[in-house]
Amino acid sequence: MKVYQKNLYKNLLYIRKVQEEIIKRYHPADKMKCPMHFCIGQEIGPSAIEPFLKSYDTILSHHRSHGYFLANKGSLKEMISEFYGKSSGTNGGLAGSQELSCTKTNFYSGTILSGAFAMATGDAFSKIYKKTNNFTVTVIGDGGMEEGICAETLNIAVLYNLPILFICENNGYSTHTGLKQRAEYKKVSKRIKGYNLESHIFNSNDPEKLYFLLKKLTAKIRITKKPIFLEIMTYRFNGHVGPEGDDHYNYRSKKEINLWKRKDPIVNYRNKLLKKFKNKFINFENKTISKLNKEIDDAFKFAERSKFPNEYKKFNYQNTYSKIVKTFFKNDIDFENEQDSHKPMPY
Ligand SMILES: Cc1ncc(C[n+]2csc(CCOP(=O)(O)OP(=O)(O)O)c2C)c(N)n1
Repeated sequence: MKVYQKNLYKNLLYIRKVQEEIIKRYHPADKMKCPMHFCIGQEIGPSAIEPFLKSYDTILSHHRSHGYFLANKGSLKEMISEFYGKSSGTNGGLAGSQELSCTKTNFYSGTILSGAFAMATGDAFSKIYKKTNNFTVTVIGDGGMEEGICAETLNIAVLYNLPILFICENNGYSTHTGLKQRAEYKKVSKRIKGYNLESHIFNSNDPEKLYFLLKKLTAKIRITKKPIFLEIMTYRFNGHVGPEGDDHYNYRSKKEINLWKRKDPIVNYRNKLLKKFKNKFINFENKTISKLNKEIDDAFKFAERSKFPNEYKKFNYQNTYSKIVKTFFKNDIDFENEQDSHKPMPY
């Protein structure tokens, strides 16, 4: 087995296992209070880009960020602690999953749809301004691409020759609304042709193919300092926001879900490696799994042991609530009926 194959398979397993463990522990323990967007099914992108990221490159991610955080060499212990709301978390326990960020590794994510995508222009501009060899990766979903700010971002990136790798993970859904119900196109890249931006579509479940494509694209961005757009056709196996499933809303068919599960990049890549390398692969897999299990378990133990931040102690919910109520009365707002003002106007 080649080194890159071992690394790729390890990355895929790592990202999936971490998330499966979070899901397993989320409800019974009820210690992680933040909502989370899992990327189970979508591990191919972060797993394949990991080897090509250097320190001082930046990732600006959408809300489905766990995979890219780990791919960017983010600390698993600090990520899990963040989800536990502990001071040892990446953001001191105050951001949770949706705003997971880490200044040490230049990783930022956020829940304001397409916000991080737009910030890539400023980040990439600073890389040029400081004459560095670094570049910016920004990740977005097909839904995020419908925000107006994406038009401005792509235009400026091309005009200013900014070293940005735009990754659009097209999983076919924006929360529970399918792309079919939102647009006449199936591939986002079709819509961005007019920006004079190099673009690629990756429509395969073979992680090795994506690895080699990203090797080429990232090297090109470092040399040319020009942006490239890459659309990855993918699918999320979980609900939009988890850990609960949301298939009971029947917004996607069982047939469609099963089709994508049969294409699961991890299962298929495993079969490919097993067929080719047989016992050598089994030995490697066993060692990798036991190492990962230990690393993941240690991260949870670290989070459990860590302390809550002092800010929690200072924040008195009861006092804050009564202060808000007093303000409403002082301003002559009918607090009891305040909710009524949010009802739609009768036309
Ligand atoms: C400005 C803004 N509008 C709406 C939302 C609510 N929202 C959160 S995720 C989401 C769907 C995003 O879909 P997509 O970009 O395809 O990413 P996916 O969740 O499928 O990975 C929406 C509409 C938001 N967070 N921010």
